[in-house]
Amino acid sequence: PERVGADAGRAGQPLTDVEMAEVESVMTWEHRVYVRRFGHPTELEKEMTALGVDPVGVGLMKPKGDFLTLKVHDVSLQAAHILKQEMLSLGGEAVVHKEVSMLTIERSDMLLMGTQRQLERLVKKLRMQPFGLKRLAQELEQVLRGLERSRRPLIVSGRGWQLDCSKKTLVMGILNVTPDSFSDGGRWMDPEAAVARAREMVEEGADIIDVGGESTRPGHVPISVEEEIRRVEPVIRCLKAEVDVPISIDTYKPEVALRALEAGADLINDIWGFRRHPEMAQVAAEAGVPVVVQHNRPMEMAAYDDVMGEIIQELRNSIDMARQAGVKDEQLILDPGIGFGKRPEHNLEVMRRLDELVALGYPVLVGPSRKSFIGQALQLPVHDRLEGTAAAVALAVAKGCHIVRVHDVKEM
Ligand code: HH2
Repeated sequence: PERVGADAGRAGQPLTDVEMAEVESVMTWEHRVYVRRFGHPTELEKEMTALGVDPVGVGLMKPKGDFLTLKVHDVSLQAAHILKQEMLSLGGEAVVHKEVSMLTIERSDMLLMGTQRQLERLVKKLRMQPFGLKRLAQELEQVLRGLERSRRPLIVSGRGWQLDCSKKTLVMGILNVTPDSFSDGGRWMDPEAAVARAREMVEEGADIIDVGGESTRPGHVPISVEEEIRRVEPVIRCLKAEVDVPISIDTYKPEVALRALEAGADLINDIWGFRRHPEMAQVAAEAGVPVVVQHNRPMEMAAYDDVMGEIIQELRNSIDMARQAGVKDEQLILDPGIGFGKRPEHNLEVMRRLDELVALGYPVLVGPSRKSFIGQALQLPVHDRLEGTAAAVALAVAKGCHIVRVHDVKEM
């Protein structure tokens, strides 16, 4: 390149675009330099190992190869200044509102940008600082720990069974024993038909069967506990004898969960993440079964400043409720709740940012199957959303999610 530049008679000056194109046309790429991006949480470690780094070296260097941006909400002016100085001194950066430097604003949201190693050093330094920074240090430490956990194999285990979430994406097959579910209402009401469908889904590759007795679509008709038990209990009993995969009960009602567990259900799927009925956490803890905690809000509250930030914050409340009741951390599965208390644009953003949920370090389940955000994006009715569902499932897999909840098991 220098020779060509010198040949052009302007040594020392930058090349023009035309000259650069000329250089590129004669240049051979000896070192094959290119931008390497690590999408999946385990990819950087794999690349280092493939390069021939020994495990100790991987441990030492990985935190320096992971460039992170952490969003921090609502920081005081004093704390924002200290964070900015500390991040700069570590070789990273901290982004604040423009009025922070003018001292004309009291609080600011922030972005902390640096390597994992720089952020670990930040945590140590903040532990000695005032203005609420000790508390922030604890939160940052939890976040970095979650990130570490998310890169290790996650295994969900129940009473006598285990699901390894690290080998492949697991498929949860939907079995709605309801007359009114939004896409398959009325098809599997008869226990015999339900069991046949479950058997078919297992043959098609389902790793879990999720049995639901009440539709939760917007505007659904609520049913009584007795009616819900009447629908799901016989089906779960038959399934225990007929299929060899864990059975999940899709309910937010403690009485239904208890009866389903007695009938043989292996895990609980609570679309309200204990927030509708806090006793659900006790039911899961006492039975010693894993539980899916899903994010949800009443539709009237479907307004967000930062949709994924708020989902994460609200799921953390569910995690706290679980811990206090005695549910083990290894038995929690998180779900952003596609379509629950979210408008189509929120659902699309959640899909795009699923890796932020994965970074919390718990298995993540996503249920986009045939939902209306797909219908709205493609202008298609409910029975024409197979390709849209497949695209959403592919995105979830690429973002590192562990379980997908779907109607079309074979296709997905
Ligand atoms: N979606 C539905 C029901 N349960 N559970 C979890 N964990 N995640 C989900 O996304 C989810 C869920 C709604 O879908 P479906 O069961 O097909 O419809 P309906 O509620 O009308 O029965």
